[in-house]
Amino acid sequence: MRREAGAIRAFKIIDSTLREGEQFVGANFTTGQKIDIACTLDEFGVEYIELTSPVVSPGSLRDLRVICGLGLSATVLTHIRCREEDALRALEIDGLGGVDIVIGTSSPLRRFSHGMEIPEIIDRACEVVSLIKENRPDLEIRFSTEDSFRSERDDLLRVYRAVDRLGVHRVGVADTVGIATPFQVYELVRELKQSVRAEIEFHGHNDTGCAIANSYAALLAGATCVDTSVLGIGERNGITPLGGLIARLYALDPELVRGKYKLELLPRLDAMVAEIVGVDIPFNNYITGIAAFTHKAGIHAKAILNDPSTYEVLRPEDFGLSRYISIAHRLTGRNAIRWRAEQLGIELGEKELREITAHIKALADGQHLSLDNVDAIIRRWAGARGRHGEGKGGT
Ligand code: HCA
Ligand code: CU
Repeated sequence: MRREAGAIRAFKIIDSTLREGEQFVGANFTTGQKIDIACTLDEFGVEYIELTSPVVSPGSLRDLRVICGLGLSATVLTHIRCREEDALRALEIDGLGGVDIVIGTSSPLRRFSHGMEIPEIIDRACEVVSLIKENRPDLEIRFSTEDSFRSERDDLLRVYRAVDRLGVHRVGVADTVGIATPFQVYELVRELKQSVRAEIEFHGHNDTGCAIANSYAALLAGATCVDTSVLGIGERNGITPLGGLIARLYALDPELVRGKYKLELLPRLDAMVAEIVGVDIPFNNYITGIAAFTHKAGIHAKAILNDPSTYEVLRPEDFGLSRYISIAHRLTGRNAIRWRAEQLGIELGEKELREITAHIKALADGQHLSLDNVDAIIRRWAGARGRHGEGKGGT
């Protein structure tokens, strides 16, 4: 584990909520919303913020200019097709930190998207990269192959080597259709690492639920940049979620992310983007889902009350959150009931505790109980004891 953490210490997050995330069906950000999202991401501490291409619409151009003018600590990137006219438009923008260029290399995309063969792609790539380098040597350049995992390995390496020779800062591997497995990602990034000097970036879609694991595999193999979006929003069911990547890295070693990012801002980011795009935060979301730190079974509750690390690899406090112990159900246990009684300022003897717990379990078999019901039972039991010595309170 420690070796793994060492291998990925120098990673950076490229948050693409304002580019890939704009491709989510519910997203239609206003300028103000883009500013809010960009500022909160910046405060959180992501290293890069990627925005939609300026050629998409007049509003996209205007918003890119606005975000570039905010003076954020994060480097602002824009994502363009591998075309001179797109690059020229990006070159005009003051405050821009870099350009992310992408072109499809898989045979489905070559045939049905742009119709170019690999030699033509390489020529075009070199023209566009050179154009940017000559006019704006200050800009970081990232060159990515769309649909990398359905592309021929030799084709990919030819393209990457050509742009690497021109001195791009990063080459990007994109699992555009979410088809890759962690082993495949690991293997491709490893090979690429031996073939180019540039840093390696990974962009992974989540169609088959592998986006976080694939991003992690990319980092282990030597990639240094991972694309994320808040809540994972993007085309179809999206990409690596920012919070999910943070959870994965924290679980490896909290020091990989604690201090580097303001983790307590994650709930605000997730809630803000969920509201803007009109969805709820999923109940099982990493870190910020309502069930993420909720413990239920009596055995779990007992251990958690003794020491939270028994069933938690992430400390909710580090994210400005708290754990919740659910006690009003048939799986409850004595320790959880004792803990609740203590919160109510009531001390229960062992016998009482056993009786109350048995009573709650039996009751929960037949009806849905709320915490209020449980509290009432504990209070009544304790009240009855006050009146008659140790005794039963009933329901
Ligand atoms: C798309 C393009 C892209 C680009 C990724 C990248 C993808 O919207 O299809 O620039 O690395 O998934 O391939 O998001
Ligand atoms: Cu994508």
